[in-house]
Amino acid sequence: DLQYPERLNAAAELLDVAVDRWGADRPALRTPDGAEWTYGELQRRVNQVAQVLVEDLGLEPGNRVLLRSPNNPWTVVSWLAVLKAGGIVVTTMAALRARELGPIVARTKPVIALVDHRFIEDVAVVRDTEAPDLVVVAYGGEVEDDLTRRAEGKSGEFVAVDTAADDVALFGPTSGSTGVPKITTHFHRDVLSIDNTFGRHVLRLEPDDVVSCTAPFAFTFGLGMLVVFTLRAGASALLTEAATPVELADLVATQGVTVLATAPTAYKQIVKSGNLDKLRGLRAAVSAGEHIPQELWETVRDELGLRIIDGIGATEMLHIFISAAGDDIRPGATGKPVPGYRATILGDDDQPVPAGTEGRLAVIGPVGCRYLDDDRQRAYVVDGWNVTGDTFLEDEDGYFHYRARTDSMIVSSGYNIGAPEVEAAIDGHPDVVEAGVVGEPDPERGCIVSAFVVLREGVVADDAKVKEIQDHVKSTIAPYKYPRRIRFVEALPRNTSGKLQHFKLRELTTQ
Ligand code: 3SK
Repeated sequence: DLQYPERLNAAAELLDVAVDRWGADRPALRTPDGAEWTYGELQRRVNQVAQVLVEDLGLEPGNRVLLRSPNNPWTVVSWLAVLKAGGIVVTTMAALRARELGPIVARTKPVIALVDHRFIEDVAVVRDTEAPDLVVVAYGGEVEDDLTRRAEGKSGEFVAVDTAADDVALFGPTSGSTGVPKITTHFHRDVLSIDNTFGRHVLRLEPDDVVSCTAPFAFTFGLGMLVVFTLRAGASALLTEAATPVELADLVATQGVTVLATAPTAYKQIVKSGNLDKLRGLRAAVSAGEHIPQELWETVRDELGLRIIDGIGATEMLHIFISAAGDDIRPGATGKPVPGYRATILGDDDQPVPAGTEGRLAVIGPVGCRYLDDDRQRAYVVDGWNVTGDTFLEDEDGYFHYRARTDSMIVSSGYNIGAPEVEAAIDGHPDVVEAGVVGEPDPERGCIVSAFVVLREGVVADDAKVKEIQDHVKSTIAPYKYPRRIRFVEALPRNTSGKLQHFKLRELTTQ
């Protein structure tokens, strides 16, 4: 499965092979408003955008192209077109603001940006400050230089650029615990590897499946579910830009969705709001981004007879590497290493520990971490093993049980949020002296961002100030990172060398 020819273009493998195998008339992409693109239409548009990139915008193989948009058909087209044209795609979350996009642009050096018109503003700011030569092409709305209009003028004939299996296909930015983004790099063969492992052995999509996933493409969970696994199976993806859990349940019920992939929080909210019955049409459900509580998993099984596929993945690993489906599932455990991967648990001495002992998870397989130019590579990859930053336990039967994140990253509703970044945003408020941020356990979101704030002398610490600081954070960095809880304190705990002691703040959240 995991041997690839030396020359390989992942977009051609995903799309052109699918058209040949399944036919041009099969539905590939759908949207809730009833739009439907067949595999043939998708291929034509991808070719047209690849032509725009190469013929109009001068894209050369190896050039980087920034994408910024919610999950809609043009995002899929752009993603595939960049790869097909031999470029490297840099997918960014639409929610990021200029302050967060700036370092990503500075590190990845894109020459072109394809941007949904609603999210152009921050890209324009970043172009002016970081990348004056960046060519920004928008799509949608009434923009003058529209990508879709340019594409319509093209023939739709485009032969995939002859890339090597080991050429970089994508850069996946991920926010480090320090707030300085790390840029993961993945090859063309990696894109296929995730299907030849998790896709083929665990998920097992069928051609008639309609797949929906709430994760944005910039989170590779979404990319795998909506593009890689779906196209390889000849199935179709229902693309939703933003749906609340209740709206999601409605879409599953009304749009014929057969496979749903989302974070545990969404399943939790669907259950709590009394909408679980709407998921009755599902053939399979996937949960990733954070650990799914056993009680919730059992509720879904008992009510619907549906055994949710839990999985742990990482942007560094591109997709899921421990998981289980069907009768292989052991309730409470995440699963076993996906075929193709091996996993072990390391103790404090970096040596494997016996079954039943907690320790740091280390994984090895066809896809691994390759940060772009970053010293943190040495901490993540040790002797070829990827040390993911999660604490796990392996039981006697080889099932892996999640315990916690090892580092200070806050995982809230499936989003990774670096505490220092939020601290810096709060510090920017004029009434704030300093702030410390930690994750606080929360029944809905797994964890919430919780802040301890020292105010300037004389400033009144009341609910209005809480709201003001929250709004300030939302307008400074991506709104999902804002502190849902703020406590005002006289001083922050620091050690003798002046370092903030996050563990003491964490203790305070449980008192
Ligand atoms: O967080 C995860 O578990 C995950 C799953 C799939 C792909 C990427 C990630 C980060």
